[in-house]
Amino acid sequence: MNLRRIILVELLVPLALFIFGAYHGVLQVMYLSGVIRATSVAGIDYYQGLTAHGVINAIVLTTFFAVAFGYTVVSQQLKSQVSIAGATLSLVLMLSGAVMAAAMIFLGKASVLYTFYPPLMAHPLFYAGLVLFIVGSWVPMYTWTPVYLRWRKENKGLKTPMGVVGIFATFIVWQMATLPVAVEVLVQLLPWSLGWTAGVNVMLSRTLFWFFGHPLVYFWLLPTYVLYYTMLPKLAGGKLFSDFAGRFTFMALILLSCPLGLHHQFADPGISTTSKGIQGVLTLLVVIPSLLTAFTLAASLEYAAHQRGGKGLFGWWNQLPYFNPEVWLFPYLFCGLLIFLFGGITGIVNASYSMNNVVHNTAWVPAHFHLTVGGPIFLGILGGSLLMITGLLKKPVVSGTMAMIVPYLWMAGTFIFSSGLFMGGLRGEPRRTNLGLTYMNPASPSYRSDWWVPAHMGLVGGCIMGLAVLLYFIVLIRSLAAAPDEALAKVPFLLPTSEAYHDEDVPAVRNFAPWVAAAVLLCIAAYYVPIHDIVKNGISTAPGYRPDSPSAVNRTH
Ligand code: HAS
Repeated sequence: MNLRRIILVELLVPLALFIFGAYHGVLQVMYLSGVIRATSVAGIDYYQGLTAHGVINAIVLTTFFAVAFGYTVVSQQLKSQVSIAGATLSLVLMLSGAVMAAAMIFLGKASVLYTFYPPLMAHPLFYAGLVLFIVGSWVPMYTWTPVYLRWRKENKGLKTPMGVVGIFATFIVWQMATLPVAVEVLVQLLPWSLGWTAGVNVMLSRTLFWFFGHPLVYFWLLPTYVLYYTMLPKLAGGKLFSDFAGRFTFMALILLSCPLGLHHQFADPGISTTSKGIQGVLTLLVVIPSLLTAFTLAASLEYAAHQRGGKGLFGWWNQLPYFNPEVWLFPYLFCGLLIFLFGGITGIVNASYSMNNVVHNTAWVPAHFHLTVGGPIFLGILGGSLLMITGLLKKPVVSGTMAMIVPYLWMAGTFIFSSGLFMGGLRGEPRRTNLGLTYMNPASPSYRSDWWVPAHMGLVGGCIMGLAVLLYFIVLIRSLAAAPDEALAKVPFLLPTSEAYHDEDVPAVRNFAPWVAAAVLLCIAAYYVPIHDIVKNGISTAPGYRPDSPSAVNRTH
């Protein structure tokens, strides 16, 4: 296989799986609004479908995209061959892992949600699949590193291309994040699910999971930031306002992504309030690179609009290519930014220790994350995948207009969906609950009429999001079926790359090493005490459970 084929498989296979992920998104809003009042549909039960929705959309699709995009950026921007053996090994491991985990979910043996918290227990093959998938995703960075070092030797004095900085930042964060989850899976969950240990320390497991789970969200975000910093200004018709801002953002996210997972555990026992407070402050610090990104991209868009003839303080807004089918990728990135404004603000609410008590484990939380991972990241993946698939196959995008409508429709759906969930969350509507059986069923004594409007806003928004996905697949399938374009076939496929307006050269953001070293030290400082406390307190271990039974699992699978 050549690299082009490997990248195509890495983009197309998860998109095919995503059809089920999206279908179960629509089913979710039906369960939540009481349109479905059952425990299962078509043989797939609520928690099984929710697990597939989370694992496929948030782990499989995002990670494959990061790897495929990483290969494209590194090989194009460093103008070098990458190791095909390494790329093939990574693909085989990731595919086998994804197939194993998906098979266990579809067989109903891994309804543990994407967070796979114990005491919910999955089949050992689910955990083994996760291990293969993660190990496969480690391989690319180690095959890119010699290529990068060679490039630096041959191009002394030149700045590393911005896209390459962003991709390395992505995979450095991934490497740091996945070590604690590897310990969780290999030392705790896999032996426990094999019946080799009687129970699992749930608090340790949750802490190791969130040590991974929060940097995971920045691992999702970083490739999208690469799209924003390297492509958006060019698509808008301008330049990146500040080269330094992009490089600083990537380095700051290496430093700050990992040591703050405890903000997902503000309500957990066994961890001191001091540790939670420290990580709460670090969470507010990690907002800074995103605020810097907001100002830099807004300035870049304003500059582009002025280049296109925009005038005055507000008049320039009209000049951006919002509805130009030729630049169909622009709205994928622009709508993502608009959505992220609200995802970011609600993240700051979550991070505030006291306000978190009001929203934790309510529908507010999925509302927040559909405005982050379900907003900028998802639209970046859809747009970026369409760009790379058609570019590598030398096919035209059929049709640019329909492709352009998708992000607007998705944004409208996401805003309606999330507003409903925010509203419901503030009224106490729980997350991860099949509301149709009780709270949204007028025949039930638990019926909550005050959740009707929010839950139905979720339904309307979710169906619009489903429609956007349908349109996207129509564009993708029609483009795949189209004949290759002769003009495209004559030129190599290259990602659009923006120039910098202010091309500052700041030595502090030229080298990864000090940022990685500082990040490792900060992680040790932030996690030593909470992990020490959890282990020292000797919390008793728990047997395994399934979501449909109050009895412990018999571990003979
Ligand atoms: Fe979060 C829970 C805090 C960002 C994802 N988050 C979650 C969960 C997920 C998730 C999946 O502190 C649920 C996990 C679970 O299943 O339990 N989050 C934050 C904070 C940020 C944040 C402070 N989250 C993200 C991102 C995610 C993501 C990014 C995915 C990729 N989150 C939390 C907390 C919880 C949480 C608590 C736990 C809640 C609980 O109790 O369970 C920040 O990083 C956000 C910073 C972002 C900004 C926005 C910048 C805006 C930009 C757009 C600019 C627009 C422009 C357009 C330029 C400050 C960049 C202008 C247009 C012109 C024309 C000018």
